[in-house]
Amino acid sequence: MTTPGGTGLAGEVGVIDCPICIGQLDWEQAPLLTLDADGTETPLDLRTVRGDANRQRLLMHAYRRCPGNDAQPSHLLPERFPGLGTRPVTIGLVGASGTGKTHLLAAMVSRLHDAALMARMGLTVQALDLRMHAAYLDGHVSRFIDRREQLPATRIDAPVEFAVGLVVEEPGTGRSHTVVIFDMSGERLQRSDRDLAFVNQLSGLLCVVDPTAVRDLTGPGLGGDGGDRAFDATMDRLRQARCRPGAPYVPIPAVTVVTKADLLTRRGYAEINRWLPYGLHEDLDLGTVEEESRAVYAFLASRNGRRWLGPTHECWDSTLHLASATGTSAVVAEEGPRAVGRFPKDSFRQRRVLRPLLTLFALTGVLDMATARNLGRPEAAR
Ligand SMILES: Nc1nc2c(ncn2[C@@H]2O[C@H](COP(=O)(O)OP(=O)(O)OP(=O)(O)O)[C@@H](O)[C@H]2O)c(=O)[nH]1
Ligand SMILES: [Mg+2]
Ligand SMILES: [Zn+2]
Repeated sequence: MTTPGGTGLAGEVGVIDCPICIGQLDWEQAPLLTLDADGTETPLDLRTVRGDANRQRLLMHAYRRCPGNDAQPSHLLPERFPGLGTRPVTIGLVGASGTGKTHLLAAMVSRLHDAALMARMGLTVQALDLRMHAAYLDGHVSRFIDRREQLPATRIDAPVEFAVGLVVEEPGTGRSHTVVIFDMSGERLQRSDRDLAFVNQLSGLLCVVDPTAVRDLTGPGLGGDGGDRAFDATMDRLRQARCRPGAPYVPIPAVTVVTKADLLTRRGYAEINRWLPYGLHEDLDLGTVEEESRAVYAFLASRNGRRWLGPTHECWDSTLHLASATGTSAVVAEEGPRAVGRFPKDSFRQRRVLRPLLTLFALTGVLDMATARNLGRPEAAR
């Protein structure tokens, strides 16, 4: 028998939509627990904890247990998930296996932790919970950014959970949002499994296009023109879950990123030259996103990439971007008993990775900017 967790620091939350199993969860009635370093669960009864500072400290490590359903085993949600007074924003990375979703996300998160860069955008970014975030920083960001290691493909049988949980605050307006980002294996996204119900409730899509999959883009004879089955399956799910028959748009934003843009440089693509990853600094001027979107749209549409434009056509708001998460391809070498893929030091760099994520923040209301008002919305729908 489990005991309900009761009211946390943020006051009464009530019933929320679980972002993982999309069931309804009565927050105060859900068991509250803390996790030790080794994963041992200890029930937490807030009535026995004295002092706000003590409660605050414990709640950074506290979780509610959602019972799940017949498609999804029970799972934990950080105590802070619903407690900021704004609706949590859930983002899904979409794209076939090998498109570069996991490297792109790690590059984005490393940039989000650059406090000076975030200050330029008037944002502060914190971990939603310390334990899961430390594991992500160690297993993905440090390994990739500091040690230049190629990250493995995401396990197809990994539990459905978000890879990254953040609290994004605009000190200027005092508004805070919970943002959680899912990064599932591309092969899994193509299936119709019921345990991927989280897709139905996403607040925004980060669709990743691999230019090596598009015919002739990165070299003669490479790629094809069939599009991306993870895009197609995701749009099918969303149309069924979120649209009335005949509705013209899926009512969420889609930011499409052509990643691995280092492979598109010096190929004479004049229409996207301005947006290729040459510059030294992050381009954070969201006022030019419309221009970049038009150029990348024209690029894909006229060079065998039309089939990758499904989310752009079907989602309510959409923008398109170019980015490079690694700057270069990995070289595999024997290091002791194992073969490790490592990115060569001289060409390893992250370029234009933050701009698509900030755009999605603007389109989902996390970032309240004047430029967000009409960003990417089809003219007829404004
Ligand atoms: N040249 C280049 N290669 C990249 C870039 N980003 C990722 N890659 C390579 O692309 C491959 C696949 O990247 P992942 O991030 O694992 O792809 P994924 O979409 O997460 O794949 P799944 O987890 O299987 O769905 C890796 O071998 C990376 O080295 C980039 O910006 N440039
Ligand atoms: Mg992956
Ligand atoms: Zn749940």
